[in-house]
Amino acid sequence: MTGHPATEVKKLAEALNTSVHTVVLTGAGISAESGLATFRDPQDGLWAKYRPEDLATPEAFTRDPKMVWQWYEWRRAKLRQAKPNPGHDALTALQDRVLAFTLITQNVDGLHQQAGSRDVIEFHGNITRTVCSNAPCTGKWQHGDEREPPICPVCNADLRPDVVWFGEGIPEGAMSASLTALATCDLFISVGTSSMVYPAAGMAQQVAANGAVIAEVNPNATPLSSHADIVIAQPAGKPCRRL
Ligand code: BV8
Repeated sequence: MTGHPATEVKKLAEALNTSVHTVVLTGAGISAESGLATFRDPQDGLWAKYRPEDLATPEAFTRDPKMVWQWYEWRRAKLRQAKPNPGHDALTALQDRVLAFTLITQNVDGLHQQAGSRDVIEFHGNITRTVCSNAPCTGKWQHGDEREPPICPVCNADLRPDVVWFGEGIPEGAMSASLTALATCDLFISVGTSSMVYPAAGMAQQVAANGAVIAEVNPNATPLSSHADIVIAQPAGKPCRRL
């Protein structure tokens, strides 16, 4: 049974006061109040008939690189209209108020960094960065190359967004930094994620096994909700500001 949001926020504030190492995992929900559709919200316009899960895959890119590239261009255009919201700002403020703080995000929008959060772990990459699809190649997008997708100036392969597609491994640096943080985490706060995508969704049970307090901020129930010690069933902006 979830308590009244005000009671749950108070419980989380107390947990923050005694936490030695707080780890926050965010998902698309924290950017919802910046006007960005979440990953599983129905898409609009040209892309309404597509499911993101079907487009964010290496198979889709191999099958139709131009279409997948245009989907990311459409998302980047939406992102250019968005700015951090009070939820992002609150996590930036929190970073300097707890003894040790690690922010892991599944989001690819870079809004946490825009809000001033430092050392953000981008678990699924960043949509504003473009890399060569031939992984070790370091070719970059050349200004004026308007082909879709652009061609790598070093090896002529297609360039692609620097994000983790379904079936792809988490970037080594992000994975090792996350595991290091989770090893000493005593308070884990999941904000704005449906807790459905692994391995990110496995973090909470990993730290709960070490006795960490688990909190969730999400207006909707998720597979994590019944395992959380604190559940704030509200959109992130308001409780994060109060925290
Ligand atoms: C891997 C980047 C192996 C791309 C993304 C069966 C069982 C278990 C696992 C699997 C399985 N079959 C396949 C898998 C593995 C798969 C997976 O977990 N699939 C799921 C769907 C079952 N995982 C993978 O493939 C991962 N890789 O396993 O690789 C491997 C290992 C080694 C070597 C090689 C291979 C890779 C997963 C990463 C995929 N990439 N994004 C892009 O963005 O284009 S994931 C995608 O979903 C999003 O980017 C996001 O990162 C992630 C989670 O979504 P959410 O952020 O939670 O967003 P969502 O819309 O779902 O939910 C929003 C929530 O916000 C909602 O709950 C809503 O209530 C809430 N909300 C709304 N408004 C607000 C709010 N909350 C607060 N405030 C508000 N205002």
